[in-house]
Amino acid sequence: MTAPFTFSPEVQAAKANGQPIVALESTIITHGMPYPANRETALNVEATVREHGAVPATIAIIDGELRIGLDNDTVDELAQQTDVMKLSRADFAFAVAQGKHGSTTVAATMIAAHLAGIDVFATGGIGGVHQGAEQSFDISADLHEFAHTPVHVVCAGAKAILDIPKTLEVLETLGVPVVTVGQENLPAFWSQDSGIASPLSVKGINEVAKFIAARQQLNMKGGVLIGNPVPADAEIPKPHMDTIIAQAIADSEAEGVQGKAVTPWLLGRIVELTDGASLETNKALIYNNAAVAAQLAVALHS
Ligand code: PSU
Ligand code: MN
Repeated sequence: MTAPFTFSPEVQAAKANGQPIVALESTIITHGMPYPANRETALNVEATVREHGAVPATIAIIDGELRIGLDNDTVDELAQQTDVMKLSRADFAFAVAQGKHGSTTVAATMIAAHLAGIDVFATGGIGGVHQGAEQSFDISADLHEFAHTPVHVVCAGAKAILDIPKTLEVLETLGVPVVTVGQENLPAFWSQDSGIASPLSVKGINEVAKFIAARQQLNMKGGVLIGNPVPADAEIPKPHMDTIIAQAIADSEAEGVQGKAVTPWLLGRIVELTDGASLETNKALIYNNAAVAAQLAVALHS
């Protein structure tokens, strides 16, 4: 049986040599940032992973083919195309069956990484429970994926457009560990401090590696969510961000934005409302997550 995916030459070589690998998602490229910041960020994230001793594997579906590792031309193509499907668990296989281009969200990237034998993944912020979910029922499939799929994800917290306490409640119900590195409180994506205690916290990445090893010994399923605060010099303090987010959510409601479109629409609106400042913070936090994920991959695999 042939594998249901294709490695890039770089990832193939890393596999053959037993090097640590970090998976990267592609929804940030297609639905998370405008062009050309998306292209620049995707390539810089890969470079950051390499600088920290691991090999990057950006994941996407190209003409129905699941690719583990992308060449720069393909990154550029995804960055400019406007009709790429945003894939989660529900529609991942549909894009394969129909021969489409699809970008992978956190949930879909975890599925693909696990298929390919990669267990560390860096992103910006995971999806979660949206504000007003008691009406809309909008809860990201990312949360359920952690319960099933043993891929460990470094992020800067749940995106602050979400309802963070409700997101933590769902993760707890699903048995998903949330561990923050270097502080007691959960980060809030653009801001270092959400003001909400992280369920677990550790001083450094070696403790995360030990925690993952203990989970494996105890035969526990699923992934660990690792919170890594945005660097201080790049953050937008929470009081300011809260005002911006409230405005963006009000605007999205006025526009009637729903479903899969909500997260990309809010991210885009927040870039406008902050005159581009949120985009700079978004880039900085992703690079920071890529560096920590590479360190984790090294700690787990050497
Ligand atoms: N992190 C970012 N930008 C993004 C996303 C994460 O910095 O665009 C994407 C991820 O792919 C995440 C998705 O899985 O947003 C969540 O979408 P939804 O809320 O529709 O599940
Ligand atoms: Mn949703």
